[in-house]
Amino acid sequence: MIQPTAKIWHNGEFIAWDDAKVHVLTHALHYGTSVFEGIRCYDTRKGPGVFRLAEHIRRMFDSAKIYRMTDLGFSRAAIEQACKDIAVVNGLSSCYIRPIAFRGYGDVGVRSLGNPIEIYIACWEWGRYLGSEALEEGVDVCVSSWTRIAPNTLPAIAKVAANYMNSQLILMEANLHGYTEGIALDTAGYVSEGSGENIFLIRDEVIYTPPLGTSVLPGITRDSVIRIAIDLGYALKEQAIPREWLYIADELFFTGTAAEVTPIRSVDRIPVGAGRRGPITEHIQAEFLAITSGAQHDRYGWLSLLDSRSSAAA
Ligand code: PPE
Repeated sequence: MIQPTAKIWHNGEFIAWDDAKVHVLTHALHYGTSVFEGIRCYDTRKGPGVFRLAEHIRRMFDSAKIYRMTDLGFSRAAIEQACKDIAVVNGLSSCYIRPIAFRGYGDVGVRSLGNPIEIYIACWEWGRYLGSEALEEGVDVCVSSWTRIAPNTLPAIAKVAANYMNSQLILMEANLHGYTEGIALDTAGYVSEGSGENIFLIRDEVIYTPPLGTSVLPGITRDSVIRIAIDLGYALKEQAIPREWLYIADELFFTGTAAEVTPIRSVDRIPVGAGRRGPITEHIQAEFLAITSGAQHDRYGWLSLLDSRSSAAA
């Protein structure tokens, strides 16, 4: 269960957690009309820092633009500031921040452009997404019988609520069959992504990840890991991955804001490599965790430190 905090940001104001309610005829509830983000704030050695805040908010505005939500009523900079403020107001130094913009109450029907856009930003404490052991031990996954959303149906680049019905089919099936997560293939049968994570594969010391054309969300963690891997001197290729590569990979891992860098130790009950976290995964994971914890210098400028003097704290 989610742990409530004191406040939620709504259209520019802080309201009580319990007051952040919507009408049952809210458009998004019926038609999936919402764009959102999931962002981590880390308790770094230099104080709380939000990871790649500008990139997340840019993706949220991109998602909105794709769905013709052209005026969210706030600038990107204002939403970035609000994401920091809500963490400060709630006194959290480490949390998950969830900005969401959606078509609200007005007309009911598929026609949505006249309905008002509401923006809320909540945050809460969130631990290890795929279980506490996952980062070290790795997770057991299956290839889903569900295909990832086709490119000409729901755009995968947009992080919108509707896409997560596909994710839920993938995850429900995987969980009910005893797996922690499912990997979906794209419409051509190539590896796409997990229900809520991007995927990386390692074979003969080369790192591979599916390109954006294979119905993947352009993950911020994916991008971070690509940059870390290249800087650490690894060869990295974005290319289509056939399903059976999953079975003969040396190493596999997921990336995501929630999952961070999570090793995969088996696919369809076939052990990946030695059946535990591999050395390259460990290397990249350690570097990622060192940057997000502040143990390693933030050489990419990825952390926006919370300003305790921000307007919200006053
Ligand atoms: N693919 C999907 C489908 C996805 O939902 C995520 C994030 C990613 C890839 C990785 O993207 P990024 O977070 O920018 O590296 N999934 C969110 C899932 C959490 C949830 O259950 O909701 C997340 O990690 O925040």
